[in-house]
Amino acid sequence: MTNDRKNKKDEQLEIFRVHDKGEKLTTNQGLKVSEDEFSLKAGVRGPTLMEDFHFREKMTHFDHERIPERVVHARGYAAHGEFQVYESMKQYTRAKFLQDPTVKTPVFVRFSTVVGNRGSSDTFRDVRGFATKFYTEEGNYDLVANNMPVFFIQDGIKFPDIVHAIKPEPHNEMPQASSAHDTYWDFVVANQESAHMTMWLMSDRAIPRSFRMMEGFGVHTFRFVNDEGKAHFVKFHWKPTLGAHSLIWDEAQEIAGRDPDFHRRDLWENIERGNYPEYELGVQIIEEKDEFKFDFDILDSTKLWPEEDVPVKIIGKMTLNRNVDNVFAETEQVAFHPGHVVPGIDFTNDPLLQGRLFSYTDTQLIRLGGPNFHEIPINRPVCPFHNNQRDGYHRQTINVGKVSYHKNTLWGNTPAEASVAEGGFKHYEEKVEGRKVQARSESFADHFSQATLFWNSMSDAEKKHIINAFQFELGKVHSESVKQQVVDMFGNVNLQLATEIATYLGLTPPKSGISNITKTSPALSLENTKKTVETRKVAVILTDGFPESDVLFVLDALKSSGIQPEIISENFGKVVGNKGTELEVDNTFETTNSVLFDAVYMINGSKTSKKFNKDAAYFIDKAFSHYKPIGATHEGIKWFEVNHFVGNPGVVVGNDMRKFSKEFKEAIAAHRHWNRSVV
Ligand code: HDD
Repeated sequence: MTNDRKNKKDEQLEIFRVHDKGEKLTTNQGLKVSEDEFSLKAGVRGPTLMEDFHFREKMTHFDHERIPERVVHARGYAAHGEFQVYESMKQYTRAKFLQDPTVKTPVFVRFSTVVGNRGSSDTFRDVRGFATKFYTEEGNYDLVANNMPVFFIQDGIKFPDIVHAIKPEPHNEMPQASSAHDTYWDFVVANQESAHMTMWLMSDRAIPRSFRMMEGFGVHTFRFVNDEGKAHFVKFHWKPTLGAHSLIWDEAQEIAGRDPDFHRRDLWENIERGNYPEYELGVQIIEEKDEFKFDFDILDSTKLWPEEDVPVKIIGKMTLNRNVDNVFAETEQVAFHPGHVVPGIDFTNDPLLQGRLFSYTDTQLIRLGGPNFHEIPINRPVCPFHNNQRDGYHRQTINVGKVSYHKNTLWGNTPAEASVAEGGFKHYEEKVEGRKVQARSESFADHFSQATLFWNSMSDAEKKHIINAFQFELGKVHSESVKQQVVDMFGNVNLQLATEIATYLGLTPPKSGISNITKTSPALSLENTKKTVETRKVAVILTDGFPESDVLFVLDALKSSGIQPEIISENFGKVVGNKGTELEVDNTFETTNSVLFDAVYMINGSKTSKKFNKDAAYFIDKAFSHYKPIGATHEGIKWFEVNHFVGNPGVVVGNDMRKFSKEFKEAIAAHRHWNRSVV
């Protein structure tokens, strides 16, 4: 490993790494094994003997290999990296890892889908988890975020209900990884606080192009507390430096079959190639005195703080630069918890956050089999930890000595509590008064204004995608009553939206809605994200006899901008240019598909076959219909003309290679070209 990727966490993990290659096979007791092909039998055709301890150990271990998958976020993928703050945040927080711009804090990030099983596919319509563990000098800080800034419910007590409703229905365990079924939509109409989150779920945000091109949001309002004990409300954001981009639904569904590992492969491959994903950390800060200045309750997790009203201050950057060594040991066993905080970061009374503070430790107890999961290498803090907690399943620490209680005199009352000056965590002394009640504040009652704000902020293409998503999902719902209630409910978000859903489903459109919100928040639209070309994948369709000097020029031009071209042809092996240059074929029309690329460049060559032509036509046609940038030079141009592609937005043709390369790159930066006439 290069030195720049070495850090304190990596050094700690190194102690636990085992390299088996080249070693002798042993039992777990260290005994060398002389036979691993045949169990011990009474005679070559006789029964296996109980005495065969190696067989028993091997089989028993195998029989116990599985642990329960996470109750939500079961399918995930993770990477190591580091975080660096740009400037000291001392004014707001005493968190040590946010003070010194020269300090690199090791991080471990796990991305996930929420609903699907561990073995489901990456690209289903779903919320994505974005959980970061910062291994700070003051202990682990976990920012357990999602790629959407709001949530389905307002109170943690309803979490089992929303999860039961959105997971596959219990009587037949269908559908997998999808909200497109009766119980989810029944939950929505019966729990209208879910309106805003449902808008996000039906939007392009729910089908990201890549984990590397996805925003992250801490969702809740947290507190920053500084050295003087002064607090500010804070919301956390991750902003990917590549911008936030999405797939389209038809493509997402097809990828789910063609490459169920699409997102994990993308993350893994780019880290292996040195295209390290980067995310800037942003904070929105509100002064305590301004708590009631907004037309929503800042403790309500179904609300966001519009970035135009409360700007996002960018305070640092995280870079993911190392893949895991072992998915089970690291990705599967990592245990996140929003309650893992460090001095300077504290909670608020957000009732959803309060519920989470209980749930996460509890779930690790069953999932990781006992209270010592903090000792698993990936979960260990990089700073020392001392306390009087003892024993339990799988305990590894050997606490020396006879004292395991507080207070004591035998050890001078150690391990000793630390004062605030010594780095001790002190809960923020918020004044709280009230009766014990089971109720929700009236200030949480508006479920539609921000759902409308979200709708208003979408571009025309994004609105169309949202309408299509509702139509698809409700098209899968059987209950007529639930469907009609959804239409009526979303009339309160926007009448056009509800009417288009109703018309498609043959239902009655609502006559009026309650929303009169005209405000927009441009930051919510993906159209306003960063336009970048780095790491985009371009399929280059070639066959023998291709015009090599021109093609090599374009390939160089693409690569010099960080674009990743792949040669696609009929067979594996080499394609030979018109002057004898050979290019290695990366994939064939059988092993890949245009849905796995951001753009397609078609050249062909002088030696096309009937099959090549048919496969290439299928490939390019689909890219066109998915609004992707497509380009053609030489023989490829004829195809574009015959198929009436030319003249459409994002379709670049020409035989001036310099001009073509420039325009093609611009088309790639635009991501998709929605104004195209696709039938
Ligand atoms: Fe949660 C996992 C994010 C609400 C209870 N949650 C989990 C993970 C993420 C989130 C990213 C996966 C962590 C990993 O990769 O291991 N959860 C959120 C966000 C929420 C949220 C952003 C709302 C703002 N969650 C939420 C509530 C509860 C839970 C309200 C319960 C009261 N979440 C869990 C859990 C999980 C979990 C059951 C399952 C596996 C795990 O914790 O480790 O405890």
